Amino acid sequence: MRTTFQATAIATAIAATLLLGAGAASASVNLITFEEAGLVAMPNAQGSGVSAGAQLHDQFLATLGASFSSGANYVAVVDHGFPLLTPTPPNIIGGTNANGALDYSAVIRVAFYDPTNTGNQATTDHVKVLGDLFGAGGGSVTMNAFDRFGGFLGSVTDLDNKPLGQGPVLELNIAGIQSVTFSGTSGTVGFDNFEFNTVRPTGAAVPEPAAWALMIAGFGLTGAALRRRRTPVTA
Ligand SMILES: [Ca+2]
Ligand SMILES: [Ca+2]
Repeated sequence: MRTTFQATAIATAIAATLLLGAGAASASVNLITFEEAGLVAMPNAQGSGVSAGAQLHDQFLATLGASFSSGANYVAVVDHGFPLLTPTPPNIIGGTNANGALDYSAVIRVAFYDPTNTGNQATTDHVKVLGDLFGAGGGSVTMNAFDRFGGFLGSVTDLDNKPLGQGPVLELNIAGIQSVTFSGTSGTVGFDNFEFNTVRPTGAAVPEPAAWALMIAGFGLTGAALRRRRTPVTA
């Protein structure tokens, strides 16, 4: 009798756990090339004012859960000026300063949120971006990753000694990435081909009430069974 009781309780707990797991979205890769409809690239001159259409902030928030910012509350979508250049299609992104002008030395930040409830944070476990120093000379580009509390998770830096349109692809695969920052040592650094796995809301572990009830019931039964088992046997 007791054995059956314990087995039932454990099976219920396992079923509840599987139910929770089934609710999580499977990861798929999103790619933003900055060629998307609605984005308007601006000329590439450092210090230029960023026209409204070239301001990228939350255009991908409600669909992919990604929000872009820099010194102004947006980054600039920039035509790097060489339309036939491959592999990079012409549009890249550059930083902005507090006055809202294109500033390649400004750090770019991308933060992740729940696309269905954009007030809530989300995380990803894979981020990749092409860093391209497109001025003369070489330098390095860096991507840093942070968790939802702003804690540092990891960093990757690589040299760009390649010409305009080419550069190192920076990649981080770490669970719990809520934001990343990009920067470079050159005065003219652009970023392109931003890739990330589908975000998971940080509240995603909170299951539906019915699932909670099932899980709590399951663990409760398991606990009760274990407590009974630990009861000293008197002679
Ligand atoms: Ca592009
Ligand atoms: Ca380059």
